[in-house]
Order: sequence, then C-alpha cells, then structure tokens
Amino acid sequence: MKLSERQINDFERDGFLILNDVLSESDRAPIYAEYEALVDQIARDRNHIHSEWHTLTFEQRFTHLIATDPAAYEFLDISLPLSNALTQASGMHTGPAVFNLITHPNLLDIAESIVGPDVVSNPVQHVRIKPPENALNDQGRGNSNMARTGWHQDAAVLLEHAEQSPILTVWVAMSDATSEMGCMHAVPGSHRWPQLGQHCPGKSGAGEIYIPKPLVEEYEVENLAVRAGGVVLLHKNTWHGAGPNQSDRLRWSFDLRYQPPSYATGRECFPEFYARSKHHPERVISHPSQWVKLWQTARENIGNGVTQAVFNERWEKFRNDPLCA
Ligand SMILES: O=C(O)CCC(=O)C(=O)O
Repeated sequence: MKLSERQINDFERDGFLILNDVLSESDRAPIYAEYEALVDQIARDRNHIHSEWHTLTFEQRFTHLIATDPAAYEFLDISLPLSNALTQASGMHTGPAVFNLITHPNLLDIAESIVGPDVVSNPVQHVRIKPPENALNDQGRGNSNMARTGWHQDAAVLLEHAEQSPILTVWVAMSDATSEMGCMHAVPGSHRWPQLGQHCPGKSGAGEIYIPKPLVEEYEVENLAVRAGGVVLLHKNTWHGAGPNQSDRLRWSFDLRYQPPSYATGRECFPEFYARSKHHPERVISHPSQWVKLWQTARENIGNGVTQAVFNERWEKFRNDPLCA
C-alpha cells in the first residue's frame, strides 16, 4: 500500500492527506474486541458495573464509564499519561491488538513512503474514543482524548530538540469521522510556514496545549472527514485540531507516529522501537510482549526517578499572555 507520487506531492503541498480503505473490517475487529473487554475490565475495577450493564451496547458502556469517571480514560490510552507526576501506578493500555495495529503492514507501507525504509514507531500516540460531547462532564470536555481537540502543531508537543525530526502522524479512523462527529480540520499549507506558531499552555492538563483562536481565525480551514478504516496523514508542522462530537455515535481514532531512526523522538522518556527496517532487520520488534516490556520499563524508570518526564514546559511562558486568556 505504498503512496503514489501524486499522493506524496499532495501531502507535500497541503501538509495532510486523506486515504480511505486502508484497514479492512477484519483488520479492525481485534481492536474492537480488545477494547470491549478492556472497558468491561475497567468498569469492574472501578465499581461501575450496574444491574443493566450487560444489556448495554459497547457504545453505551463506554459512554457511561467515561461520563461518570473521566479519569478512567488513562487505562484506555496507548500512552502513559502526559502528567508531570507519573508514578508506577499510572495506567495505559498495551494490548496485542494495538501493537498489531501500530505494526500493520499497510500502515508501515504508508509510513515508509514518507520516512524511508527504516520505520521507527515514535511514542507520541493516543487513542481517542469520543462519546457524544453532551454526555461529558467538565473534566471530560477538557480532555482531547474524549472531546474536541484545540488547534495545535504536533511539533509543538515535542521537546524542542526534536524540531528537525521528520515525524509523520498517521491518524487511523476506527469509526467514520464526519464533521458532525468532530473530524479533524487543518489549515492547508501551514506546514510550510517557517516558524512554529504560538501555543498556550493547557488549561486542563499539560497535554492540552493550543494555538489561540485569534491566530487561527484569519486562515481558511479544511475538514478532514474520512470513513472507518481510512487514514489521515499529517505533517508535524500542520496546524490542525478537531471539533466536538455532535452526533449520537462514538468517534474513535488512533493517532500514531513514525519517523526514520537516528532522529530525536521529542519524548525520550517514552519508548520508541523499530517497526520495520531494511538496514537493521534484527532490531525490529515483532512481538507484543516486547513492546509491553518497553513501556513497563519506561514507567518504572520514571516512577523511581531514573528518567525525567516533563511535558510541554516550553509553552508555560505564555500562561499570562493576553492571547491565551
Ligand atoms: O483526533 C483528534 O481529535 C486530534 C488528533 C490530533 O491532533 C493528532 O493526531 O495530532
């Protein structure tokens, strides 16, 4: 599933590319099954199972869990939380279906077309399962994993030393993403602007940095709607965000990132790994348990102080900037 020259040119011109029909229903089925079991497990662990639970659909169970207990989302995401207070008890999900998604040959073919024949999985990654926004409480609405995503550039969430790293975002649609459901939107061509835009520090957590609205308003914006099984590619400098889910369905995506080796990942406290390699095939990680171990070690090292985990500190200087009010 390599990209054509025309697709690569379109990506280079716009800073994004929409690709439908990348993953089949059967490619996606193990993810749905893994998350169904996970939501039940989390609900059990956190005492949310009620007498009607087993009569509910997955969408209803997930929405009930997250509407009443948004903090439970930590155990669904495919990254450790972006918190400056990570501990050994911090949660994340590293199931085999997720590993098989990150290393899916179709996604790696696409990534290879942009980053070259040695494809490293960059640890900046999330699952975003967004219930209808009106089901969420204030805490849920402030979290871009389950509600709208403020305008930003992916380069801005990296540590500064990674600004030259050619990191590609591969955003995978597990459900349809229409504008009503809060698909992503982007400013075409913004990846070619020479300076990183100003970002404001997150009001509801270190992960939620955003470009202030007045800076975005002057530009033309394109909606990046895509069907379930499709993919949206983003250049790391493209200005983008996502609207609220105003439908009555779940809006579900994974955002994954890939890069060539020998470049900083911009989040060195979390693990990178070789997902495909022409030059060093012996370095490729091919079993989910190896990947789980990498994240466990990262959590241990952060928890016992061997590694420092600090996120988005560089935007703190704008906290009192009038544009960020
Ligand atoms: O899906 C979303 O809400 C936003 C995803 C995003 O911003 C990204 O992948 O960089």
